[in-house]
Amino acid sequence: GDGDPGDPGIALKTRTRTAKPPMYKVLLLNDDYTPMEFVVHVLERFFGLNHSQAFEIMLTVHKKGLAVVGVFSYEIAETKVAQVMDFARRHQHPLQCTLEKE
Ligand code: TYC
Repeated sequence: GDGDPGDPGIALKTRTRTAKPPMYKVLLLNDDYTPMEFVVHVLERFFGLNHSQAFEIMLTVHKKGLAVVGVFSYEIAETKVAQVMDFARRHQHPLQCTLEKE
């Protein structure tokens, strides 16, 4: 600044942060009827996971009741949920997928 004898004389400014967009977790829910292989296929197809990653997440959902499949912007998360729900419905499986603000 200017005038204060203790002032180092360098203009310092704290960063004014641009708001970071909220992120959304996509959750997959367990049920008693959807085949395990179908869930693995969904995870590979819509979330770009390899077979072993997909199998691991499927087993977590099966054992714990739900798992986070990924974290995305609202638009991407909403699209993933819609794709999974539509694919499950077309195959007549009760698989549920939802999103939750982080
Ligand atoms: N619980 C199902 C079964 O025993 C498998 C399953 C896993 C279903 C994950 C849904 O999100 C799910 N066939």
